[in-house]
Amino acid sequence: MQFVDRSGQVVEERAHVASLSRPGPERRAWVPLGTLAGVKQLHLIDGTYELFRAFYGAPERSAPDGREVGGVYSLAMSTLGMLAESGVTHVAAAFDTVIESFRNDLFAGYKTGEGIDPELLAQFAPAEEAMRTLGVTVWQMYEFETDDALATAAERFVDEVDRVVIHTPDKDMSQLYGNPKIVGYLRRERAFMDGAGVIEKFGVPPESIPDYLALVGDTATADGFPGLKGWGAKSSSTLLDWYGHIEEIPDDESEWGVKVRGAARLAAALREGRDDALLFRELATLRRDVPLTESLDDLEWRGVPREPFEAWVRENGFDRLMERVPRWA
Ligand SMILES: [Mn+2]
Repeated sequence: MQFVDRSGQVVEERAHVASLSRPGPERRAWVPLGTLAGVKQLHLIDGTYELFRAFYGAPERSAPDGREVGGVYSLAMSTLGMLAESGVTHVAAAFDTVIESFRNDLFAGYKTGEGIDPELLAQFAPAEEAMRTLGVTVWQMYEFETDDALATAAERFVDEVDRVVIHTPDKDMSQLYGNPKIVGYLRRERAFMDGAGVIEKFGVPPESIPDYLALVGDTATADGFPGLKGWGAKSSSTLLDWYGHIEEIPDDESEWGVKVRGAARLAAALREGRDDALLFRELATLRRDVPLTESLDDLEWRGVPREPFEAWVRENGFDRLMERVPRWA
């Protein structure tokens, strides 16, 4: 996930809003979650993204002891709204407990926690606590990232449910949507993203998304990886649509099976940067081996545990959340 730029703006959220301002694949299937009752679904929440969205989208708010808790309040409010929808039975949320991960050891320029608003950072742990207090399983990521936990869980549990719904607008997650039972969900837009949507949006199927990101670069923030010089969305998708993966693209452009503009220049950049591109692809590839110990049954949401919730509400001055609880454990 990409988070904030130097001025403190949520970059991915902004990009997401921009992409929704024109008709796109995200708009293709507007189905409210609540109509899906009777279908067994696992809902996986990108907790870090939701916290960023909550922090930048909600007014400031102080707990009785003076701590800033605006982001946590908004996160809890929106999660309770989601839990109130019929059809929501199995839920888990993953969080980047720290921003740094194994990817920082692979590439020096990879994103770090540096530049994140301290007031937001201070709400990382309280946000995890909020989810647990609502009765939602929380996966804390240190070595791995939130995306890796969601990918691991999606593939581990997909055969046990009718559908896995991943609550995130993150384009990295698109690489999972080749399985027709795994879809993305843009909560604010109430829109789903599937494999066909990925092809429509990026011009390549889900399994080529890591290659696509590696070539184009993930430069939404200063902490992303740069991609290959001159390789843009059009040339990358054209060649990957033809070849599938970076290693299948011939060094010599005269052997290319499709025409792209500036082929000689692109081929030169590829010959020069093939190793870099493969490293960037590794950075962009979600891991499916995060050690998660839960079974699907453990992820069943059984209601909000009343006593700890009430204590947490008092401690944070969240009295209004009491009436938002759809079901007590
Ligand atoms: Mn991501």
